[in-house]
Amino acid sequence: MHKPHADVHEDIFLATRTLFSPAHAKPTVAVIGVGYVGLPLALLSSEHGYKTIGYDIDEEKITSLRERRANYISEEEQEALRRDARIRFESDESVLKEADIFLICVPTPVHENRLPNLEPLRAASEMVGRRMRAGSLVIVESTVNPGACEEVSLKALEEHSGLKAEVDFFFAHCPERVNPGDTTWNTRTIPRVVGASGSQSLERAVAFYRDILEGDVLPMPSIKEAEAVKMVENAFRDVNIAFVNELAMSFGKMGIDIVHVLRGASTKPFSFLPHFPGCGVGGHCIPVDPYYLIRYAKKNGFTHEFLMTARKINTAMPRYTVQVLERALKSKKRKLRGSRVALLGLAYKRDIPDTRESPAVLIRDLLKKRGVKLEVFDPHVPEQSTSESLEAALRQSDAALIATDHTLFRSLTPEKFERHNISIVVDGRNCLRKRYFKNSEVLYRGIGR
Ligand code: SAJ
Repeated sequence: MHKPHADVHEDIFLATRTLFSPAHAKPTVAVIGVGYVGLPLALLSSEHGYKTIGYDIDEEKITSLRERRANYISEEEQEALRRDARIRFESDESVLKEADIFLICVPTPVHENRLPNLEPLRAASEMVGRRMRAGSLVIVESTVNPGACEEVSLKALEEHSGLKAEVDFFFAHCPERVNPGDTTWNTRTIPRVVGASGSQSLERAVAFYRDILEGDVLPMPSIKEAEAVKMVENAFRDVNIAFVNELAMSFGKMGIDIVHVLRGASTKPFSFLPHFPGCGVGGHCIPVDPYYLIRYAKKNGFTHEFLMTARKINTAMPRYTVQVLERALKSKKRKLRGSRVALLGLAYKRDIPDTRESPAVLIRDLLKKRGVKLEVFDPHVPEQSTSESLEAALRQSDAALIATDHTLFRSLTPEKFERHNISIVVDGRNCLRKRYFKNSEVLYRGIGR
């Protein structure tokens, strides 16, 4: 029978003092998958006195980490990596037999058909199962749909170890909440939730996180509910973005500027959380996680009409943005086909190099299909840019489409565009000041403005 919440809390505070008190030699921690989620965790674990192994199947990544190089974590975390001489980086799974605590931080991407791909999680769990000893604590951080931890990871751990959860080893789930590029919230400070296969596992997992993190750690009554927390957080964001995207398309027909309206609505000090319309929703979280929930609910007999509608609206935004450009060209008696367009931005989010599920990439492919002569420039994605500078991209073009609101693009002015004979600007992230274009030769179009 589950203890009431408060008592579970109490037990855990006691456990924190006993399990990892200075008197006990701290356990050895193995982080499986040292990407932007696992590496900061491994650094914190090592910083708090745990012998720490960072494991990854990517040998190149391990080589760079042994040289203390990683460009996908914050400056502060890169400094911690350079300072930490203790942490070990390995790609040989045999070293995992030394570990007492395993943090599984592998990717959970989606297949082309948008169904969750849990193979990396299964493979990592099978490997940990082969290597772990009795008494180990295994925690899954990867983002998964409710049920996946028990149906995929726990099943693989027990099958490949011959051990039983809550009897021979301990199992928990603590969904990752890393927010790339966020300078306020990081792995050390972000509050977390933890669900486990039983009270002993919960006690150990919460005690570990409370030992290495500064943020609050909330014990959850079950693993499924901890999995559901992450799904809800990201589906919440997706539906709110879809809401303002639909408003933008509606207001675009009414001559109402959505940015002004959202600024006005944001003066309400309660019960309003602004989101912003744009050319689409990218990244490996927001456009992906709702499909996990939709699929799992369907397997259990429920259809998420609302979540599916939000996904439909957001995935239509790249096409809508191309239509905004086409209408702007038409107003100047020009066609998409044969036009020379500077596509500014490929990353899914400001000032980061990540192009996963990026709407900008979809816009690029749509424009290419429509016969547009493209100059592509993203200062953070040089390898996929066709122009080596912003000037070069603008010089070769008649129109510009901003698909990512990188800081470099946010300072663009009508004069800059005029100097390069750019007569149309489509601002896919509403990141420029529309009023500056009022008395200029440049036709400005935003999303919903
Ligand atoms: N976007 C909009 N309008 C908005 C907000 C975002 O169109 O109002 C677009 C962005 O341009 C981007 C996509 O949505 O293409 C995702 O943006 P994001 O800010 O949600 O960034 P992510 O994908 O890095 O989301 C992460 C998530 N963190 C985790 O999953 C641990 C998410 O839960 C956070 O809410 C989000 O950061 C955040 O708040 O910044």
